[in-house]
Amino acid sequence: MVTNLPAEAKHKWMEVSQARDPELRLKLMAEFLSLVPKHKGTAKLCAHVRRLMSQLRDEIERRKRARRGSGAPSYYPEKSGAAQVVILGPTNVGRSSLLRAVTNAEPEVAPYPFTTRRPVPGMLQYEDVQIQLVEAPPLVEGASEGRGDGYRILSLARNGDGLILMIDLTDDPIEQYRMISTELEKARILTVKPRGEVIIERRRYGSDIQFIWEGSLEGCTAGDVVELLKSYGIRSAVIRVRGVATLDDVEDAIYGASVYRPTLVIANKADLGVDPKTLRELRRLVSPLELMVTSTQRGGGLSEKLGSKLFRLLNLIRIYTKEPGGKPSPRPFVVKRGATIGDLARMIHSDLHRGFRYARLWGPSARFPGERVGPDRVLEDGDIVEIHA
Ligand SMILES: Nc1nc2c(ncn2[C@@H]2O[C@H](COP(=O)(O)OP(=O)(O)OP(=O)(O)O)[C@@H](O)[C@H]2O)c(=O)[nH]1
Ligand SMILES: [Mg+2]
Repeated sequence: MVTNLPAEAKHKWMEVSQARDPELRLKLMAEFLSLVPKHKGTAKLCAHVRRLMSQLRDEIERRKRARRGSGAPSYYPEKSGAAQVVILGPTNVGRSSLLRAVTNAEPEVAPYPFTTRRPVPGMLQYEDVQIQLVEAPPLVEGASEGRGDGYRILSLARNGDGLILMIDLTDDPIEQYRMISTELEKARILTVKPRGEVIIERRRYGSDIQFIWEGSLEGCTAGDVVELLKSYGIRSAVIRVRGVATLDDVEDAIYGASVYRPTLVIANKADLGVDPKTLRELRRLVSPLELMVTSTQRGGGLSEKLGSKLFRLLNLIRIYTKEPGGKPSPRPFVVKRGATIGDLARMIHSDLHRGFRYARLWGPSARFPGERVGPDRVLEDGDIVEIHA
């Protein structure tokens, strides 16, 4: 359902989206909130804006500290490795124990709740790929409304490339899972790929709305979309429509509200016994997400197993580059499935992309070893590429 905001509120949002300075944005967002009528239809939007405001306050605080020169680290760990995966869950489920078991990090593990207070990063080595895991502080009911530092924790989840939702098999796992998924839903973090997606690229000049159709609209026409955008003061933009999208998806895109994050569910403490009925119910509830049953107390190749699941979930592939006459580099470039030779060249260096002539290709996607290919060739996991520029 589209929120149907008063015109002043919509115009205020346009001011927000044009402001660059964080303090000004914060002020405008507060004004926007005061213009939004409070009812069920606008609750999620208000929560989203409050979360954005909390993130801005963090950012302002961080800038102040940087200016003063006190080097207190940011709340959000800097991304490194091929992807950042955030471990989210209620307290005491074993997030720190998992991080200790599969990465180099050594967060405190304790039998009492609320041990972890700030995000803790660690690096998981899977074959020749590094995946960064970040333990989030515990998630509580009401996090999406700011309880228990919830705004920051959910921002952390939003900023990651993927999620692990962790629950404790010995402590009402069904209820725990329901709580996490409710909070994520309220925070508009999707764990299942949405049916449709709308991407709005605003332009400074011109006065038309241009569509790029990679899918179709449902329940509305292109004219309705143009009307809605106009009511927000958006007159010049490129609108990319993917899958089957609704007018709701368009309004979501205006606020940058919904994000999709690939997600794995981990049910921990299996060593204490698993009730088959609960497990069956849990699998049904979690579906179509994958459920991994673990114990951090029993070693048994946990990092290998988790690494391979995450690698697949995140849709990553490894590409090895080589110089003419040389050996392939031992460390791969890790890219998203679907990437082309041209994307790889751009990742390595913009000059390499500009001066690209051709590439030679070995490995799974080569028709024969050393095949000569152009920039549009789509790569596969394990390919070896030699770029000639
Ligand atoms: N039996 C068993 N106990 C576990 C397992 N994983 C963790 N624990 C125990 O559960 C308790 C909590 O573990 P932590 O790793 O600190 O849990 P956490 O989710 O990080 O907890 P907070 O940071 O406090 O929210 C500790 O006493 C751990 O020893 C497991 O797989 N099996
Ligand atoms: Mg912990």
